[in-house]
Amino acid sequence: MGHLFGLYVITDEKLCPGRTHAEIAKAAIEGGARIIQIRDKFASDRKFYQDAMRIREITEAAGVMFFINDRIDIAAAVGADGVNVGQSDMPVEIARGLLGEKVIIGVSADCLEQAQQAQNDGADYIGFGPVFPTITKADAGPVSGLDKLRRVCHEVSLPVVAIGGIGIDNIGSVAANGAACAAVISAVVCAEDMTLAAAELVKEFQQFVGW
Ligand code: 3NM
Repeated sequence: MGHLFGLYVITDEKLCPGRTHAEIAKAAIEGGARIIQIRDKFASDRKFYQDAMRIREITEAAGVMFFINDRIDIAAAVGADGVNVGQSDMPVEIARGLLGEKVIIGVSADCLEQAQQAQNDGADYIGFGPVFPTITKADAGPVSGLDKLRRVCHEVSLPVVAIGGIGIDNIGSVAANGAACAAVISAVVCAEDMTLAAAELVKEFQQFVGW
């Protein structure tokens, strides 16, 4: 788990029509993203599987980690490195039983209690947010802010992936407050130049985390 760090880009084909999951993943990796997650709430199973398979090839060639949002079956089918489950998705212990010990299971939490519960349940990382206001996820819940992020990073021993409203102006602050990763959608997917946007985010993140 030592390699869970840096820029974590989540693909979304709906935000900027015309950009495919694979194009987003490629551009993000060229810019220095360390982790890619495919997220698609609308695709058919066949399309989700095919897109995930393509990104498995791209991430494998680049040595970048690949996660699937929510879909344990697709994570297993394409040999993803991990899966991210939300509070209303499959429980961690069930996902673990299906995917095995080697697959990384991230759990989304929006408060300290959920984060601690996820840790007790056997999660490998915590996705915490929304740290800042976001319009990308309609049901994202209350904004946590940096103080709560810092508290979760302090109280939980697992790596914390900060998410929600992260962009070039605030990515340094999530790194400075203890997040292992900054997860973004719109800051890359909606950027005119996705590769450049990712590269700038990576640079800013690294500067504040102090490596
Ligand atoms: N999950 P953007 S916020 C997918 O808080 C997602 O769990 C969140 O998009 C959570 O980087 C979010 O464009 C959307 O704000 C993140």
